Amino acid sequence: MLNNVIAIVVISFIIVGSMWGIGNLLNPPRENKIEKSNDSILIVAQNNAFNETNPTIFVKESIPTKLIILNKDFVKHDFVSEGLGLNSAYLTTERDFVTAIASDKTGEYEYYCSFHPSMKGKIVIA
Ligand SMILES: [Cu+2]
Repeated sequence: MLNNVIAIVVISFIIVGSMWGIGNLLNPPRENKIEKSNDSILIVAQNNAFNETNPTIFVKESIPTKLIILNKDFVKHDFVSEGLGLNSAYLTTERDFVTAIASDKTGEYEYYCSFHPSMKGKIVIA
């Protein structure tokens, strides 16, 4: 009887352990995916700036470019570009928003955070 109970407990541990392992393989932590990706643009909102300097983002015309907005700040931010029809809605800490910049028109477009007037920059499509 006691052996049966021990066997059940051991088997339960093995099943739960392997399910946890399989789950990790299928869904690696979100941040790893971002760092591995090299064909996309990662914009991190932190210390009330996008990528520290609100850089100009350069994108080629007619080539969709993946854009990831990640909020690493303690306050909420969003990412808006009206000219390109982008709007992340507000992101709380550690939230991200994945979209694409895609335009067949060259030009300069503004991007900004609607909560913080100093968080703004340009997207150049050329
Ligand atoms: Cu902001």
